[in-house]
Amino acid sequence: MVEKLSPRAVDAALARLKGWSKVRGRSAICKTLRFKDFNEAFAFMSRVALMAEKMDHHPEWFNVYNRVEVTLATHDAGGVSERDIALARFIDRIAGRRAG
Ligand code: HBI
Repeated sequence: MVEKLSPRAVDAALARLKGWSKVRGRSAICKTLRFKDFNEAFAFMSRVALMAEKMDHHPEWFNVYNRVEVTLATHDAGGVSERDIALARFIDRIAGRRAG
């Protein structure tokens, strides 16, 4: 069973990620990414979806045209765990310079 990280551990992890913040009122982290257009946003989502299946760890997200809002939390742990940090790291790595 995966463990929920302490608030301090979440802060420490956030310091090493790019543009992620804590969600107010719950243990979760979020980031908004913007792409050139819908095609790029959806390509990004497809890559994340494949990784999410591989990890058996899935994002909460919302897409409008070129914008993707991603929220990560581990539902089984009731908050942010190392799995969210690992998925966030993957997202930062594949999002490239254009998305921020
Ligand atoms: N995704 N974000 C997230 N959190 C979970 O706890 C989770 C998941 N995907 C699959 C999953 N858990 C499975 O272990 C089952 O609980 C469905």
